[in-house]
Order: sequence, then structure tokens, then C-alpha cells
Amino acid sequence: MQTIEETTTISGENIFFNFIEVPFDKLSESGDLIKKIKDGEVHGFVLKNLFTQQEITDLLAAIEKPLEEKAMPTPSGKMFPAPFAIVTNATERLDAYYESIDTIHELMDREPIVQMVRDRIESFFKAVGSNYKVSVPINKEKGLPVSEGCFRVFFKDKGGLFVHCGNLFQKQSEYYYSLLDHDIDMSDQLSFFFCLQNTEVGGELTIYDMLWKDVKNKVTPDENNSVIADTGETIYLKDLPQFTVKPLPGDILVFSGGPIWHRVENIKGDTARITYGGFVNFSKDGKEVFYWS
Ligand SMILES: O=C(O)CCC(=O)C(=O)O
Repeated sequence: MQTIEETTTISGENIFFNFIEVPFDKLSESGDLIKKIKDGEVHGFVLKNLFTQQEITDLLAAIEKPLEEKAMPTPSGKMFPAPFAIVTNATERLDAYYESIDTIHELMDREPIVQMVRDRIESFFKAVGSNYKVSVPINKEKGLPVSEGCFRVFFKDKGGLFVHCGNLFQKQSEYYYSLLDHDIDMSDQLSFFFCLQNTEVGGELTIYDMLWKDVKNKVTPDENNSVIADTGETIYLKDLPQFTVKPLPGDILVFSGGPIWHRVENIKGDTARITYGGFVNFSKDGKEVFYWS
């Protein structure tokens, strides 16, 4: 049986998708959770305490200055390293993306706790899967792996992260995705992130009862109240069944963020919300797992 503390991250009157919480010591009994997400048996899971509170404290201390000095500003906060969204089909954008990746790798060389994030995420994907080969896709243009993850900071009253789904990101970043080597099955990518710091109020991840197969458009990329169904109908988010997920510091969430529309709620507390995450999918033969950001 789950304890009360362990059930507080997924909230709502009706949890209409199969989102579950997994205590860390039950991970090995839970089967191949990422395959279960891909197959639609599970839609998301929060693995509790992938990182200890001490590790999170040390990590926050180690990234404080780099986040101040090296992160890329975004409309609602900042990101480090720069996300793939900056890679439009201009060579200098790809160079900027790689400069930012170099910066975080230099930080990892200096700060073992930041390198630990990279190692832990890799072993996490090995442990949740069925002993897959786990790697980061190679960018064909550069012959180098792309970024393996990204710190995301959201500030108070900047709107959070506007409603989206991973499949929309793929459409918006077609060029970046076209440069990925390997036989990756890009359909319905998964999302992952772990929480380093929650804000006092707000910042939940809202999951909508709305799928890419029915809805593929918004009026503008930063529209945050409505989407446009394939029928042409405007759908208002306030009218949709929805629930929230708020992983606690140290917890990691993996979910079917490719097809399921979701958003990060506006940050209403003074403390910034900080996560680290990226995206995941399988090779076409289903034998390998790739993750990137
Ligand atoms: O890191 C976050 O909180 C944002 C997660 C998200 O929206 C996504 O993975 O698509």
C-alpha cells in the first residue's frame, strides 16, 4: 500500500489516464515501465526519490552560478544548456546549441554532482527498461551526441510553460529532428523530468484529456487558453477534464508527453521552479532507448 506522502504528487477528481507512483524500492517489481508507456498500458509514472534530498541540495548549489551566468533566457525563465528549439536551419544556431552543451560538459568535469545527474539518468533508463542499450542520439551534421537533458527554471508570474505536447515540438523543430542519426521511432515520444525545486504555489504539470490524434494546432505558439481541434473547433482548456502532477524534489516523472497535451501552470510563489528533463523514445526495432533534449 502506498503511504499518504507517496500519493500527493498526482491530484484531481478524476485521474482519467493511468498515472502511477512507484516507490524507489518497488522499481524492479514494476516491469518495463517505459515500454508500458509506449504500449499505452501506463501513461505516466512518478518514481519517488531517484535523488536524495542531500543530492538535490548539493546539485542546486553547484548549478546556481552556471544558471545565472550561462543559461539561455526564455519567456518564462531560463534553460541550461540551450534547448533544441534554438536549432533552426541556420548553422550558427546549431553551433550555439553545441557551445551550450560544451559548457554543461565542462561543468560536469568540474562538479561531480552534476556529472552524477548524467550517470543517474542513464542508469535510471537502464533500470526501468528491459536492459536496453541506452544512448543519446547523434547529430549527423556534427557527428556528436545531442544534449542529454536540460535544466529548466520557471519564474513567478511569467506564465509557466504554455500548453503543448511533444509531437507538437517535433513539428515545430522539424530541422533538429531531421538531423538525428539512428533508427529512432519518433512517433509519440515520451517526456521525462525530475524536480529539483518546487515553487510554493503553482507550477503543477496539468494533464489534459486531449490527444494529438484529435488536436494538432494552436492559434499561436504562445497561446495558453485554447487549442484548435482537427475539426476546426476551438477547445478551451478550462472546459476539459484535467488533473495535475507535482513531483517532489528528487522524484522523476516519465509520461506520454508526445501525444498527451499538457502545460506547466504559472508559478505563483517567490521560489523558482527548477526541473531537469528531456525526451525519450525507442529504436525502430524496439531494442534500444534514446533520450535527448
Ligand atoms: O520540465 C518541465 O517541467 C516541463 C515538462 C514538459 O512539459 C515536457 O516534457 O513536455
